[in-house]
Amino acid sequence: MAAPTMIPLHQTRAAATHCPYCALQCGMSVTAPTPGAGGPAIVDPRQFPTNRGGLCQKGWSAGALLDHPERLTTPLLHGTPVDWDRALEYVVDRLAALRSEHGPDSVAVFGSGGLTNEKAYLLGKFARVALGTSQIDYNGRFCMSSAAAAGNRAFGMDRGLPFPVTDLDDAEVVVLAGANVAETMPPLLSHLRGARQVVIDPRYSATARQAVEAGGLHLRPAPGTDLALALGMLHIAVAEGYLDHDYLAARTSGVDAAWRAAAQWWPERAERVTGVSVADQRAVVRMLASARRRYLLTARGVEQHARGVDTVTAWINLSLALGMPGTRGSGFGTITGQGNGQGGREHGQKADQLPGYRRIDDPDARAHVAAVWGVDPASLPGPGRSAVELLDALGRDGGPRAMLVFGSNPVVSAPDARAVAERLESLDLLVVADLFVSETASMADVVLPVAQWAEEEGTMTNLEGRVLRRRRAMPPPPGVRTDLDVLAGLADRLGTAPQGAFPTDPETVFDELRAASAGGPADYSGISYARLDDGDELYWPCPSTDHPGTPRVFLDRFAHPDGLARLVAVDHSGPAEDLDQDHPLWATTGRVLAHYQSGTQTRRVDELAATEPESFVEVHPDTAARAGLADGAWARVISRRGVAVAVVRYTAGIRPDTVFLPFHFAAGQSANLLTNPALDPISRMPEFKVSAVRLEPA
Ligand SMILES: Nc1nc2c(c(=O)[nH]1)N[C@H]1C(S)=C(S)[C@@H](COP(=O)(O)OP(=O)(O)OC[C@H]3O[C@@H](n4cnc5c(=O)[nH]c(N)nc54)[C@H](O)[C@@H]3O)O[C@H]1N2
Ligand SMILES: Nc1nc2c(c(=O)[nH]1)N[C@H]1C(S)=C(S)[C@@H](COP(=O)(O)OP(=O)(O)OC[C@H]3O[C@@H](n4cnc5c(=O)[nH]c(N)nc54)[C@H](O)[C@@H]3O)O[C@H]1N2
Ligand code: SF4
Ligand SMILES: [Mo]
Repeated sequence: MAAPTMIPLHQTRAAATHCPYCALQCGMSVTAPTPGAGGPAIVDPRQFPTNRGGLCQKGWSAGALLDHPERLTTPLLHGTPVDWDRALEYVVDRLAALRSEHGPDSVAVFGSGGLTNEKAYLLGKFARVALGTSQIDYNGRFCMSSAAAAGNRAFGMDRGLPFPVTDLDDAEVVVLAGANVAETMPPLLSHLRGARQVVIDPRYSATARQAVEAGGLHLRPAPGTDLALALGMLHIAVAEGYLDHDYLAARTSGVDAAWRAAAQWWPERAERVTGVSVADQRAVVRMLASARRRYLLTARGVEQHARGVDTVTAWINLSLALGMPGTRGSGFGTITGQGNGQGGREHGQKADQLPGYRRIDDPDARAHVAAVWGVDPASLPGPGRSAVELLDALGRDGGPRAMLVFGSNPVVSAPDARAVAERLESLDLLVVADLFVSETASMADVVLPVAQWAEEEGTMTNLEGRVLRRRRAMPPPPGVRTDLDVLAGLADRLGTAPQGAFPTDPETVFDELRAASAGGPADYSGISYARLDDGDELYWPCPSTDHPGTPRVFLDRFAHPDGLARLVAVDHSGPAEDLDQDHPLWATTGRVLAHYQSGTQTRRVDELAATEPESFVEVHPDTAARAGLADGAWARVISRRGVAVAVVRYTAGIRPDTVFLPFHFAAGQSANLLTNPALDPISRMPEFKVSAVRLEPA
């Protein structure tokens, strides 16, 4: 006789939600500790198309964030615990004084692609309506801005992947340019197994290794030279007759101008500049041209440059020349990074933007959004400064004198970090809402403890443009409020916004977001909590409640008014700074598997901190030997901006002229002490991926 099936108690109370970290938004179930019994929350992987039941080490260990002993549970005023009323009143008194003395633009807001759609939306509204400031931008400027600008320019719309990741399952060839997905989104590899992969990276990264071991290719350009590489490959495509003329005629414009620019980039010239052999360039063009189902994907390695937009454009041009984007089974995409990196760039926390991916300088957009907000369109400020420019203006003449930070740790993650710390110190008021005392929070006048991921409801838009429900598994610890509560508490006390303009219920906020986005490029009006909870798979645009959403956006037409994709003529010019005798090496920066971003969260998870306890610098053994550096020794890495210390890691697979540092570490180990704040002229993306350095024993 069968015993009745026992369902473990924790499974009955599990919330079906998603990982707190990256844009893959792997499915997981979170089970709160049994009331009274205590103990940690339990994280189980959950079947979801992006991760298929897999999680990376960070996802598995994410439960440790919830009951972490260093969790903030009370507001801090100049380091001293105070109650919420005192903290909020202090902030509002200071803000009111600054606003009346120096005007609304004296207050800045800094947001994040880690925030839910609801928070990102309400933060943008808070800046424009409650503060009346134009000075809002966010950390996505450091992340997706070059990809977004290139996508808008070429396709008329910025949806990172214009197709679901499961489309990659059937690919024959996938080219990954500047993407180390084996460390940054490990479960994504399960979608690439059937394809021959080409990895373009100055390092023999974990992604390059698995590709080569499976019969793929690794191309190793010098940092900052992808533009020349893509031009050389377009040259080969034209010269060897691989252009898809029917596709180009039917679906694109601009091929002649793009070719005139690429004509001067014969592959031998590209080889001299990039170090990638003509044979390898040709092999990749042939692989792409002869496969039927092929994808070209970029990530931060090619985007975080002072010429990031043109570099992505060059890769898009190649994919268009070969007839890939907007066809079934093939495509071009950029891999969005932060958990809500896609939604975070749509709902109005960008300096130049209103919800629905509308432009803040467009009169119709202003009228539409002002009507939803119940304010006069003329009262909405215009565009403000981009993130790096905003940070650089803090405390200076004509710049903001106060800043409110939600979901970012710029003193670790912004370029030229020493200068950023100096600017933050010069402020009259710094307010940080966070889960922990991050390095930025430790400089703040006021720190506000907020709820996280498994403690609140909301939505996220993943790398596919798919809207997901984040569900609450447990209440926040006593004393902790949600970001929505914080915004409402500040707005109420400021008394500058219409009554009720800042709801604290996430679903109410989402319904307002839907109305504000209606008719915009990123139209969410047909998406509702009810539909998502019923299991609908909804990708934007989704303009009505009976609309099925749009998993593949460009199959029939691109989003420019003429329906065509645009090739844009671009030329190579190289990194913003040069090597010299004192700085003979290129330093590039990026990620390791165990840590997330500025490390506020993952450096606090024991298991992850044990895996990667400190910063390191990957160096070719010959280069290290010349600098007198043994494997495992501490080195000083010196750029024109500053010095960072890191443990030398001998790495035979890296270019001898290049070193690599992760940016997850703080204080003297921060890679951003070295980086160059030079900006892309279009996206205002800083050049995280190339600076000139030398190495010395520490
Ligand atoms: N483990 C982990 N995963 C993450 C994150 C994290 O912090 N940790 N963050 C998330 C976020 S926000 C993002 S944006 C994504 C980023 O995901 P990725 O873009 O995959 O990560 P990165 O390590 O920044 O850069 C990728 C690769 O670019 C290479 N690279 C450097 N310079 C160049 C160049 O000039 N040309 C080329 N072709 N390649 C170059 C680097 O060597 C690196 O291996 O990851 C997401 N996932
Ligand atoms: N050198 C170098 N620098 C880089 C990069 C690089 O490749 N190289 N990459 C850049 C990229 S792509 C990115 S995306 C940035 C990211 O860098 P940051 O903007 O610093 O992002 P995080 O480290 O994720 O910071 C998130 C902070 O918000 C807190 N937090 C988490 N959830 C919430 C929430 O719901 N509400 C609130 N209020 N707070 C929350 C976390 O505890 C943490 O302190 O770094 C950039 N910096
Ligand atoms: S790949 Fe990204 S979303 Fe998935 S478990 Fe790891 S950090 Fe979380
Ligand atoms: Mo990012």
